[in-house]
Amino acid sequence: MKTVLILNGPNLNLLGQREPATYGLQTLDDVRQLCEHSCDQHQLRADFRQSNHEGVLIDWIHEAGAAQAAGQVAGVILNAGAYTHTSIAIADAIKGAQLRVIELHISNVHARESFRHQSYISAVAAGVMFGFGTQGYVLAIAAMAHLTQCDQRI
Ligand code: CA2
Repeated sequence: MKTVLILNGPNLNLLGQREPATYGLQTLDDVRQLCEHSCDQHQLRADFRQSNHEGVLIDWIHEAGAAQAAGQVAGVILNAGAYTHTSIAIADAIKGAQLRVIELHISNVHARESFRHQSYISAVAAGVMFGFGTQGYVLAIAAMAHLTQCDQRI
């Protein structure tokens, strides 16, 4: 059974505690449970993490790249939070690790401030999911399961 890493960046530990109009009422622990349930349904294992630190996210991306090459990891669902809009280092890590990433945002970033329209991650992502609230994690897991099944048919 392959693992899907679900990586969450800065401030996402505050989910459900503030800004419910933008991010909803579910906590990060609710989202973790949602992802575990969803991965079960696709015969995948969820490894759900959050960090407020760019370097920690980069270390996890490198680790995931090695595990993907070893056939243990299907890919990463990455909500890099505000690092999405600023971090060339995270984009370089994804590219360097040759990692399959689905970029994810809870909110519709294109309906928000213009600085949220820029993503360094989109160019190195297999696909992007945004604007579906926390349900986007479930949709991204289904997309990852689909990509993994396509690999196995080749
Ligand atoms: O919509 C998303 O998922 C974002 O990645 C969330 C980031 C934001 O910087 C991106 O532009 C879009 C912010 C995460 C902060 O999450 C909070 C949740 C509740 C209360 C405060 C912050």
